[in-house]
Amino acid sequence: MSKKALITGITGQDGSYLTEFLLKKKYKVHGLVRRVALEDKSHRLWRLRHVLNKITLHPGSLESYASLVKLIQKIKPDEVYHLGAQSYVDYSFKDEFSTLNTNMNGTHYILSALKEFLPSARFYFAGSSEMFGKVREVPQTEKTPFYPRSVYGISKVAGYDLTRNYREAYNMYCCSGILFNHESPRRGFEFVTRKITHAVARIKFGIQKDLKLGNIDAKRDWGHAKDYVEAMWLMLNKKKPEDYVISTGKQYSVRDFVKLAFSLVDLDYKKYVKIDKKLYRPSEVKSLLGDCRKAKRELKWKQKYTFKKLVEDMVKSDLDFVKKQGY
Ligand code: NAP
Ligand code: F7E
Repeated sequence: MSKKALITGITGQDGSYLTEFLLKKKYKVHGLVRRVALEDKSHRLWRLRHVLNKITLHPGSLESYASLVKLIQKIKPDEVYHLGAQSYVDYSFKDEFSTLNTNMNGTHYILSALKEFLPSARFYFAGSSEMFGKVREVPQTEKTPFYPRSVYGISKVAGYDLTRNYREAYNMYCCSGILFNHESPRRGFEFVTRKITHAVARIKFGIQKDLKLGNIDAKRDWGHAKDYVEAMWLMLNKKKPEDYVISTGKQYSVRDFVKLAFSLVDLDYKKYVKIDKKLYRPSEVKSLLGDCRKAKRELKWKQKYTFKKLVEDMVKSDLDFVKKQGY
């Protein structure tokens, strides 16, 4: 019999790639979505458009324990991928309360509902390199202490600790992936990589003049979301639950990303990029670099995309997007 997966955050970048991945593995895929998503499918479900007839979406809320209990009792999933979150770090400085509420309480509610009604389900928590924040060592491993620099990072440390505690206290199969930044043509427009590749396409087609950015000296370890969702599945399909860093082990600055993206359409970024101090964060995460040797060794996980292939994929896709949509 095919396995059942429940994905929270199924409408997001990772949720959509994970859905495709699990469908290929013959899973029955269920997703928790906000009610409004079902009312405005063409906008809110754009990443899932091509698979909508193969999955089941359920309206529900991460803010309501009762709605999560109902859903878990109804679906009885074998695996739960908890990806739903307020995931934009910058916004977490503007709305600390809803970020904490969704990210921390949402995680707690699901874990608690599983403990009461379906303790046999396997649970994946979407941890983040933002938990390392002001890094205590380079590169960062599963053992590196956390020092989050935003409420987003703090909410993810809380989710990570809750997940670990449910594993240790109740012997449940719960684990966290500590995923470093991963991007794709399906990345939200507010994140820096997509902001850049979308702007590159618009500038190339003459509908945008310049690109305002904040701290372009920030450094990240950037991978492709398609590669990273496979790691989530590998983590839930082991003998014993454990936490894993997922990264590329290579670091580039935002400036490197910008330079390469503009060069792919034969433009010099220096002519178009303007630094706007308003886009700086109150407390920045300056530099992240992951050490994913444990995942390579124990999960046999490996990424297919290099940094160059990732940027090429995103620029090409945004050139097509702007050409078709006109914006
Ligand atoms: P994303 O594209 O921003 O997707 C976030 C998802 O969460 C969307 O489906 C969104 O639904 C849902 N969501 C947000 N608030 C919600 C709420 N109050 N109730 C129910 N659903 C809610 O994020 P992503 O890049 O796919 O990331 C997936 C997960 O991995 C997130 O937890 C993120 O924090 C974490 N993460 C991401 C990265 C990365 O580099 N991408 C790295 C490490 C960890 P709507 O469509 O309705 O808004
Ligand atoms: O910023 C700098 C900014 O918003 C990257 C999320 O998926 O990955 C993501 O968080 C860097 C930062 O991603 C702009 O200051 C400069 O240093 O694309 P971002 P993020 O904050 O790294 C982690 C792992 C997650 O878990 C999160 O969910 O780029 N930057 N100028 C800018 N960033 C943005 N967004 N916009 C700018 O104009």
